[in-house]
Amino acid sequence: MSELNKIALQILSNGKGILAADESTATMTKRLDSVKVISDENNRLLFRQTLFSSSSMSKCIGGVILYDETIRQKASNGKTIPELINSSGSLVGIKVDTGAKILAGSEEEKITEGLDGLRDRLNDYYKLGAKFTKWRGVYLISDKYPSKLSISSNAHALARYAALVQEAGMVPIIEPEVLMDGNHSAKDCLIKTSEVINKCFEELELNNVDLKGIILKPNMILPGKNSSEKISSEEIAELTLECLKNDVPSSVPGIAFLSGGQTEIEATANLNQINIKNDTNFIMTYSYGRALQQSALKFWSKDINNITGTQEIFDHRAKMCTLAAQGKWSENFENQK
Ligand code: 5MM
Repeated sequence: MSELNKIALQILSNGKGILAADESTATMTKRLDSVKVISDENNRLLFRQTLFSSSSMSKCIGGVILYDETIRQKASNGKTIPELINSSGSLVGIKVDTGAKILAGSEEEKITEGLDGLRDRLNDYYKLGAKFTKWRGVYLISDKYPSKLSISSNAHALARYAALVQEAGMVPIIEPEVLMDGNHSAKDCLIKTSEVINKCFEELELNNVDLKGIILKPNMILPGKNSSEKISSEEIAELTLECLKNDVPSSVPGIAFLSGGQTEIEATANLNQINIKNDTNFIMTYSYGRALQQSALKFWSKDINNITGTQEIFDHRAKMCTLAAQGKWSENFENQK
């Protein structure tokens, strides 16, 4: 087994998942503004170190994706943040893209940037303790989107990123996110997501990326946020599995879904159904940002010194997601805190 494959399996096995805590300062500021907490370096650190020292870290969280600011910070017990994360047996990941910017040649779509100077930045992150990385491509969805230009430019960038990351000895998370915004049907989401994922693997193979040493972080197949279509978790699971079975090469060890704006319960219930119906060899788990942190953030904002209370809320969510990653979750568990 290759070293990269071992790292990927260590992060994803036994129902463990990933905590996506890699909000850029702009996004974290939006999150903190929404609960009326000042977004300064100390408060961002305080919230994050509260989560990283929770008891669920060792049982549920195989890896944490950090933002550049956080990987360089020290927790109040004197440990560096990578040391704190490693002390629970969890691995450190780092977001290495520099954000999605307007794609020249398209009216509204975006291209993710960050390839210039990436080789040197990766070597720095490796020295800081990172074992895996993340790059997110974002795709609008409508009758005309994503355009062929957006599909091929983002796939090209994701593949060049992945090749550089493996060269630096880390596992790349490939995150092509077809957004939930819009009134499209789940069927449209399936068609467009398939096109996006297919192109990503075409480019990954062209760039000689070892598929056993990557993690795919896709969206689930859902109707758009403004669509009137209502479908069950069972149907979401079937469509999502259909997409991944057709479009992801079987050498990929695992898939860690993003939550994309689903509520905590939706993201948990849908992942649970995916695992109940999973007839593939892929590990299917979570790499959630909002669906792991929302309730904890809301609670913490009422009293930012209530560490234990905040950790209880986070531990519960992480435990529910880990049950879902094994197809063992039930709504009844939500009230047994
Ligand atoms: C945690 O949010 C991540 C970073 O967002 P920005 O670069 O815009 O600040 C984001 O990439 C996240 O990792 C994924 O979208 C998954 O998060 P959700 O909330 O969709 O599970």
